Amino acid sequence: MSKSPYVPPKVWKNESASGGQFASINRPVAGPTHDKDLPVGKHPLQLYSLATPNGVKVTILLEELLALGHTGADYDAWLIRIGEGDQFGSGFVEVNPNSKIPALLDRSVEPPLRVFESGSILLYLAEKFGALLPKAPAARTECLNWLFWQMGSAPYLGGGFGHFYVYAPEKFEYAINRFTMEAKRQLDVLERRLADSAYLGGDDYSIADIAVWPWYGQLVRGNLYGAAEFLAVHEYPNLQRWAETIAQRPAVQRGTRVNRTWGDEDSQVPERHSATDLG
Ligand SMILES: N[C@@H](CCC(=O)N[C@@H](CS)C(=O)NCC(=O)O)C(=O)O
Repeated sequence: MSKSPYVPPKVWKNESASGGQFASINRPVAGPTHDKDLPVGKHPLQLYSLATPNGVKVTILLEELLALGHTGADYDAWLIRIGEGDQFGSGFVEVNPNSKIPALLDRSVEPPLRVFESGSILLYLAEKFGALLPKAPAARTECLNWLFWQMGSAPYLGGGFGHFYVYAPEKFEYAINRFTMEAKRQLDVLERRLADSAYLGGDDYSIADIAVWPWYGQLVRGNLYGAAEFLAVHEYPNLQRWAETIAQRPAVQRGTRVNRTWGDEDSQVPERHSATDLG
């Protein structure tokens, strides 16, 4: 293994940051960079997002809620182009001081309520509509176990494995090995759970599946980081079975298209303001 000549300085300086795909939006401070109000549409729920794995969790849930007949879940989905710094506009920062998508504003309550962090948004909506979250204490707890597992685990998959395998300006063997080890361990955690259980929370599809699928389900289906072969995803047959079952759901197929600005033209619905936008 090669030894890096880099020795950290006494105090880190911003100028020493080394680039990489997201260098233009990375900064060491929080807060807005410019004044910009957010647009507001006619529906009770205003979503400000992008169809990344974190973003589609919310559009999938909203589409599932609408499919269940919860008309109060109708929503406007506005595009936040994170590559262009929209998340640092003053209006967005008011809804999410962490400057990350997804962010939700519920205007059906007075005063309007901001909800940020995808896990908080999923839990808020599931509780608001009484859907996709078991009510019995044991089943509810198991569902929340997996929901919070995703929040703690995916940063190692995205910020760790995905960053160094795909986005970093160089291929660093140490970093790729470290995060591949962890990514495969996480895949095995899911494989073992799904060998015993149809869904993560138990017998029923829930917000736990909606949180985990866009990351780990899409990874084993070959739709994330182009890493299916590298990670030998055939070693996780129960995870693959679960991932395919969820991929067949019409609400999942709709939700993954909302706020998407890349891929096949048919898969792109940059903004959603009505069911007809999804065809
Ligand atoms: N823990 C957050 C993560 C959100 C997140 O990392 N969002 C990314 C896109 S997937 C983002 O907005 N990045 C923009 C930035 O970092 O400036 C959640 O689950 O909502």
